Amino acid sequence: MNNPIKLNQDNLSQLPPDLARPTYDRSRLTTGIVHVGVGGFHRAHEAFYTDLLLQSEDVTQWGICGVGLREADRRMATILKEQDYLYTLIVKHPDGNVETKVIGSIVDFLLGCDDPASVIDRMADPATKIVSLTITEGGYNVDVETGEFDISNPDAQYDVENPSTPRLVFGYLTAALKKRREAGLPAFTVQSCDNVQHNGNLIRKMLVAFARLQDADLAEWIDKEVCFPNAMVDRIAPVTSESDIEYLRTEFNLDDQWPAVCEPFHQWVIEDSFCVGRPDWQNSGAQFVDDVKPYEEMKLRLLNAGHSVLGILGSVFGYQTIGECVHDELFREYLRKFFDIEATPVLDAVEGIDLDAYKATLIERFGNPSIRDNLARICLESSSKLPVFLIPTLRKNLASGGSIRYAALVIAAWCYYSDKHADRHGQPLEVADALKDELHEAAKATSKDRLSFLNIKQVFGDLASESRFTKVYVEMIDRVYGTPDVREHMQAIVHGPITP
Ligand code: CS2
Repeated sequence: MNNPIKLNQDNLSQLPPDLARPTYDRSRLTTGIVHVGVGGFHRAHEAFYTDLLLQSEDVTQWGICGVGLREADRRMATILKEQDYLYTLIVKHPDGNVETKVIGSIVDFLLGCDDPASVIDRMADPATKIVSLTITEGGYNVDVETGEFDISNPDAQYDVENPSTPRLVFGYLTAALKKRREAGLPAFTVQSCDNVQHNGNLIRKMLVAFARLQDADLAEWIDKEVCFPNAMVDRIAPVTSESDIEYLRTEFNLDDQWPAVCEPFHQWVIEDSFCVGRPDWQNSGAQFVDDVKPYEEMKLRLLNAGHSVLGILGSVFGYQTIGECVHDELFREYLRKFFDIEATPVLDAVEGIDLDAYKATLIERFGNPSIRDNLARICLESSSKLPVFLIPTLRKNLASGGSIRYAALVIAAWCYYSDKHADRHGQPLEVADALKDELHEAAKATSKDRLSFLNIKQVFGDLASESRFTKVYVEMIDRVYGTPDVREHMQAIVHGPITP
């Protein structure tokens, strides 16, 4: 085989004709969007929608400048720079069909931990109209017990004292907004693209709380001037694997060091609140609505919660991927019943959406045989996911007298997982979680106190004092520690004898 063609701007014209690529003039793009957190999801979602727009309309002001804040982002920074910020999006259809497109909407990348001033300056630049974020559920720095900004976080404390060399996104945004205000520039829009409910309201609350610790007057200006649209984002983007890189090599003779991978489905529902303009993303398929609440709740409590249900139970059982789980009839039934019996009854109706069809589609999407969505990705940072995805449903059912056993088994299995760091066969399970040690300690103490795992207040709040829950939970703990073959307990929940 010929030497593979390295992906970069100069080589675009040499790519095989069946590989789609940007045909717009990237050199004319200015960066109207600064995006913090460039991983697989951003590259399969916002950057994809923006690329579609740049491809179809003559606009030049909406190029994206990617930003990584941490050392862990260095590899992405290096690879994107070497590739002139180009990457291939590999879209895998359930029938085995694969669509590939080189995406050109990212045109720059800055690494905050190397040069914080460059990031602050870029955000403060008059060309920047939107700072968008995928900082993960944990990145919002919420104290789950109080719902307020968690000032006990040492990085947050550092940022309050060191405004020019921040570590967290709040420090960056505050420093950049301060510069804009001093320069008499309008504020930019802060657009969250994370899986949290009312993600715009939440980032507003956390950012204003942080800014207040530095400068109360500035905090007030931010609260008044910055727009924080809420949005629901959706596209399953599994971790890129070596075989995806290899696929591009064999299929297109292309050397792309970090393609992004995703399913064909994509959805973006956004509240139309932008202080200094926005791209016409509706022309590339996004929906602008007045109130995003029903959409986000539906997605978080069904799709994301469904992922966590399968992720945790499947990991302990010894499965590797979401696909493997939904191809097991009992897992699929458990998931569908969790959706129907626990999640749906406490969801608000979504106008124009048929929830039954939505749930059926989710199961189909999860079962896409071309997507290897590893349970390790799903279980990553569970301590910030479950309080958003699963625990709200559990709480609502506690309040309404609804069923709680499907969720209770998941939490008991998560305790086992956190305790043993192994599946039912003793095979090690990786734990990547900011609370890894706390989870491990609390779970280990289960042998002495069966409720000990629930003592992690940042995750469970006061669930340990809900007697209806603890009764079911203890039963699940006894079962899972009796035998970690969770399938047996799932069977008992779905087909009896465990009721209600
Ligand atoms: C997943 C999400 O992180 C998770 O646990 O549920 O990444 C999910 O794949 C996306 O939200 C899909 O839109």
